[in-house]
Amino acid sequence: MRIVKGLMAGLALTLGAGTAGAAQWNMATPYPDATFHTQNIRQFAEDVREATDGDLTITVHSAGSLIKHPQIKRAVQTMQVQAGEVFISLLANEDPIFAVDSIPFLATSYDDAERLWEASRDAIESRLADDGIQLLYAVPWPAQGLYTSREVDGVDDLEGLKFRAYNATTSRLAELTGMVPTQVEVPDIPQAFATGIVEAMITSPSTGANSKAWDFVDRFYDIQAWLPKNMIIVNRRAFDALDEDTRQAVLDAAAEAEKRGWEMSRKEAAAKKAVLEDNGMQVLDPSQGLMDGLTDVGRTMTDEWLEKTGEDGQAIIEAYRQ
Ligand code: PCA
Repeated sequence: MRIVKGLMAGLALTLGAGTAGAAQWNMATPYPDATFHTQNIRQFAEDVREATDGDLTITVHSAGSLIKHPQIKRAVQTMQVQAGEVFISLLANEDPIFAVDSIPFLATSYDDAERLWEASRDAIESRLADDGIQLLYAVPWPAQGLYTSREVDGVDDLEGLKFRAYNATTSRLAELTGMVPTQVEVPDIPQAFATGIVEAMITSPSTGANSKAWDFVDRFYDIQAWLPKNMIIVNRRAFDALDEDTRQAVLDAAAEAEKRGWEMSRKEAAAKKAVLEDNGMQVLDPSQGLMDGLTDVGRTMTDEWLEKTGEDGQAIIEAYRQ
């Protein structure tokens, strides 16, 4: 048996050596395995492996297991890993352009989100290119809603809540509404609520359901505030080192993954709200008062973003509103 195994291993080695230029990439992602984004990425990796007959294999390291979320972009840039997934607006501290899909009430439906992506893709792509990074695709989370145990009828009711933030714009939103923000990554959400570090958050039905939000809050207000995206990025040198057929296979699989991901996201929204309800949470339509207050905050934040991004931001908003 040992000898047979040895022979097989030898054969595998020989075959491996025969496939000239076979590449292996590591890909760091921030979200847990049950997340639809992660599942979509695993399918993407599988598609690439199949299309290239194993000339390129991508090993996915999910849930921040290899690289923590705040370091993933830099890890790709410095070739610590060849590929990664990053929540686009997490990079707003590098360039405010990256916050475009996380401005409250700018784009609140899938159709709007798609148009906003079309209007902003080039700008985001060129910022990344400056850092030697190539964008492969991006997929939105379902519309963001408010999780809290407190009854919230207007913005005033948010006052003083300890709020889980995930980027600069959610921190700013907290500030503008009198909440106290603390940044917490998804894998740490249950712990942060359990220990009382936070008591409210704004995120998708997906992340709420995957974090078992019913263990720590009673209400989900379906405010549909924005649809932020994750993007899949690769180091440009790693990409250019592939032969042309392999590069094309990666681009084809990426285009497929983008399409599939948007469809998955559309289905998630309803499915995961049902999961919240099945587990005893109240899924609520927000009051007009709450929506009016939040829409005002959104307007302020759009203005602030335009101030920071200048002509570039203006051009995106104009293209989006056309
Ligand atoms: N889930 C991620 C980003 C947006 C979302 O729906 C999070 O909560 O961090």
